[in-house]
Amino acid sequence: NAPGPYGNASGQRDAGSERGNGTVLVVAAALLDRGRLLAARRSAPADLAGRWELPGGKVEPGERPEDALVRELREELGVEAEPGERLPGAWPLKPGYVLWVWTARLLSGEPRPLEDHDALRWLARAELDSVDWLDQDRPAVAEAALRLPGA
Ligand code: DCM
Repeated sequence: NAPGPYGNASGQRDAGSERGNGTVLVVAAALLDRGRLLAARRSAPADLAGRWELPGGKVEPGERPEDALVRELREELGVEAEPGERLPGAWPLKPGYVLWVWTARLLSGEPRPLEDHDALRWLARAELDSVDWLDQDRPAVAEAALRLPGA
């Protein structure tokens, strides 16, 4: 995402991305390829750096959530991807932020950590516990696991 205020200095949420109901929508992808799920290690901010997440980011004003997802995957990973189904659930992040997650498949490109991340891993179902997921992403990862072989 663009120079992202992860909350500004006064700790307030990103008013510019508000949806009109006081909530900022964050979208993320359970990118599935060849029976594996992509995990991305955050490089910032300090309190999240080193933890693993499903790649994504904030929906911009007037932007469709699925378009935001495609944009974020292009910016952060350098790939073209297609959203599939939205995983059931809406997970609270920090106050004023909620996370929605879609499955997605690669159309072209090989993901690289271009922005916001410093490592990527493709995890099979049995490997999902081998990285330290952000707490708020864990329910979505569990949902995504049901879409991987071996479920
Ligand atoms: N976020 C999260 N889990 C994700 C993606 C994002 O908890 N899978 C959080 C991190 C930030 C906020 O959402 O607080 C906005 O994300 P970003 O900074 O990547 O735009």
